[in-house]
Amino acid sequence: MNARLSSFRLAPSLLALCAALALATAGHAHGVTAGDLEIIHPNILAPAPSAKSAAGYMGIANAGTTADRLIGIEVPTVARSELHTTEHGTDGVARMMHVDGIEIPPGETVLLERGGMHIMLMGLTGPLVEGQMVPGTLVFENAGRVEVEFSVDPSDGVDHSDMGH
Ligand SMILES: [Cu+2]
Repeated sequence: MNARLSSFRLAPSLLALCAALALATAGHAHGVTAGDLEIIHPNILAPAPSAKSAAGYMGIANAGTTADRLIGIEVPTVARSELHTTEHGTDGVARMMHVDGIEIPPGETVLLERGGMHIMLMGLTGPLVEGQMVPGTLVFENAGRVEVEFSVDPSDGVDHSDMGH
């Protein structure tokens, strides 16, 4: 768990993204550009067969001069999708919290990644199988609705629904 917490620091984050991009290049490189925003490798970790929820991640780069804000996520194949952040309590327990939006500052790349901000798919109605592409929509305050496809990436072996909310 401590190894995962360290992903909050910048350098490991960038390394993780680079690793993700390298993986993406080897497999299915994908991303979407919408105005000044670039959505980099949107992905969902393949959940355990019994899991009722799954976490998703991506990088969001803002090449513009004004901030934008991710305010919604829609995935038609699940009951409910939310934006979450992860807070690490003084007791060492990580808890996820629903957030209304995620700020994307100008000139920056915001990473939604393990142990940090993520999208949460709740009420899975069918299996999510590694290699599958899952269509969804990101809703931004300025850029509006951006259609993406989440690739289902290899599981990390954690049942995300076991984490406290
Ligand atoms: Cu969550």
